[in-house]
Amino acid sequence: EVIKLENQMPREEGIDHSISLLKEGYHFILNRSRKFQSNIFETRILGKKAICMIGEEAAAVFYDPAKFQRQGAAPNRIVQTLFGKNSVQTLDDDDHKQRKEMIMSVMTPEQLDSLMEMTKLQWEQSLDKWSQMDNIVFYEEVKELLCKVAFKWVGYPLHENDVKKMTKELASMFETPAAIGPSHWIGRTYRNLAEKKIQELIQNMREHKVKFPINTVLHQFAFHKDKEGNLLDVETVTVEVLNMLRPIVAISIYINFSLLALHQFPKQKEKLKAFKDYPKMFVQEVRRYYPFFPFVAAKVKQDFTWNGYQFKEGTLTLLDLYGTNHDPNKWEKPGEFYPERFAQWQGSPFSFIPQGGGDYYLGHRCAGEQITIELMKISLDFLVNRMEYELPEQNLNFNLDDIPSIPESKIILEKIVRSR
Ligand code: HEM
Ligand code: MYR
Repeated sequence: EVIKLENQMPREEGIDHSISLLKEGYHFILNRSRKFQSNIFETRILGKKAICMIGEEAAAVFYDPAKFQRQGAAPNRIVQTLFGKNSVQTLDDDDHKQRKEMIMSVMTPEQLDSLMEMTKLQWEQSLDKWSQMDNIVFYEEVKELLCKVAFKWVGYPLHENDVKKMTKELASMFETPAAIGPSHWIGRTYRNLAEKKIQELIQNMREHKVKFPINTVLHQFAFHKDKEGNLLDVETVTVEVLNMLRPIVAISIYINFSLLALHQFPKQKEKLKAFKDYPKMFVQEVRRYYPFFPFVAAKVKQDFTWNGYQFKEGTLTLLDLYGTNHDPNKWEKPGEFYPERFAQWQGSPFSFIPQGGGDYYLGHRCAGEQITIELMKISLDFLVNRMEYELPEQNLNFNLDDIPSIPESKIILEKIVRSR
């Protein structure tokens, strides 16, 4: 009988590697995993021991709520920009379940349909505008397009004069969490500005100062009652409303990458036009292939052993989403853009995790994954079937050191016309 002794995880020496994490971005975990030839290793982040993991099996463990918790896990710079205080991302157990139910309750087929209709309409209007212009910066334009859609969907259509400012504030929340220096601090300021505006709005709704439409996200969240029959505090409602507005604008990153994929891989366009099921597979491959959300963070809830490795209560643990989507143990030729691979994909909740893994209700998997896929498909249809455009000479490189990574030129388009 062999008694399995506990293994020592490969360990990176040094006092702290937080700055390397910010600097190496999507490469940080992958580089070390290759060096140690291990899908799990130990390093030091924020002055403490931290575990980094990659892959389907690691994800299944990471998403076990008996083993990991979110409370106290997210670094302050993330809470101050991306998440907001007391957001659903930071909750566990029953608190999380309650909050997530409120959030998922707005994802009805009717509300999703209405969001899709709003998106198509806004694409039509933006396309009209772009056809009058010499050139556009596609990333900037799509952020504004989605910002208008997002506000309309949550139940507060933006005045034209406020679109640019709100777009800036929402985008900075996902553009600056991992930035070093002043741009990160601008991100914090923009979250505060946006929170102030939404708080005022919620307050007015609750005091019935202005009439607001019911059956909208704003109304549903503002008047949501917990088990004891109490309303959420205004700050919390605001943070969750921003959890709908901000990520809808963030889909711009993927729409930008969709256009880049059409440009980098010119044969894709014919396949998209020819095969009915291809757009869905293409959108999945864009979410797998290109980098966006780098990794998720949790803390070990209580001591446990996995694969002979010891996990000590309280240890910060990062699950590499980008790395898992590129894991050569799971994905054949992960570095190739090949949408057809999704015809074979079995739908495991832990192998393909650009927006987190596991279950929507029981865990932290992204509440807006379906929205993301649908708005990407609508946008792809415009790019492939409804418009023509040219890309002038420009630098389209994107750097895996940057979180988020965006093509250098943000994609300049010219000669935009409607297809006929
Ligand atoms: C959570 C990615 C779009 C709402 C997450 C998580 C990731 C993610 C990685 C965390 C999973 C975890 O903690 O384990 C993305 C990406 C998007 C996107 C890459 C593309 C733009 C959206 C959209 C919405 C949304 C459109 C809503 C309209 C949320 C919410 C959570 C979340 C509310 C927190 C869920 C929870 O903690 O239970 N997302 N997301 N996301 N996402 Fe998204
Ligand atoms: C969203 O707005 O929620 C959707 C996408 C956001 C991507 C943000 C990229 C920066 C994340 C920094 C690392 C997070 C570690 C917990």
